[in-house]
Amino acid sequence: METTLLILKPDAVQRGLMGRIITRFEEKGLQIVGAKLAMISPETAATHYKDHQGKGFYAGLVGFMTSAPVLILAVRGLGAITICRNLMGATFGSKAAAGTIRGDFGVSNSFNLIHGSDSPEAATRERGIFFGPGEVLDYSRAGDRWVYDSSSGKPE
Ligand code: IDP
Ligand code: MG
Repeated sequence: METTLLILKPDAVQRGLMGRIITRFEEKGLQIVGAKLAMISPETAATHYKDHQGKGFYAGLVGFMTSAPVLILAVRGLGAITICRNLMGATFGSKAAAGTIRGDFGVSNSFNLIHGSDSPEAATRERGIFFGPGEVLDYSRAGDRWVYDSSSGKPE
C-alpha cells in the first residue's frame, strides 16, 4: 500500500470543487487517511516546492499556494501515487486530457487545482511536511473487500 500526499489548491477550494475532486479518488477505490484544511505559510511552501526554486514560475507558485486555504489529503491504496497522478492529469490545464481532474476543471497552467506526490520518496517527504504523528490514520473500510481481490491472500 502507498500513501500519497495531495493538496487541493486554493483555486479548487475557492471554486467549490473540493467535493467533486475528492469524489474522484473515492470512486476509484482509494482511501482518504488524512485531511486538513489549512493556510500554507511561505516557509512551508518553500520547503514543499524546494525542487522548483530558481524557476521562473516559482515566486508565483508560492504566492498562489499561500493566498487562500488549501485542503491537504493523505490518500492510500495499491499504487496510489501513480493512480492519483493519472487521475490528476498533465500539469497544464490547457493540455490535460479530458476525463482527468485538471483536464475537466481548469484551463490554466498555474491554477491547476491539485498537487500530487510524484514518487514514493516525495510522498514520504511531503507527508512529513503537512501531517504530524497520529494525523494519518490506519482504518479499514467495510467495502474494501469489494475494492481489492484478496482471494490469493494479498490484495490485488
Ligand atoms: P506537477 O504539479 O504536475 O507535478 P510541477 O512541474 O511539479 O507539476 O510544477 C509544480 C506546479 O508549479 C504546477 O502544478 C503548477 O501549479 C506550477 N507550474 C509548473 N510549471 C509552470 C509554468 O510553466 N508556468 C506556471 N506555473 C507552472
Ligand atoms: Mg510536481
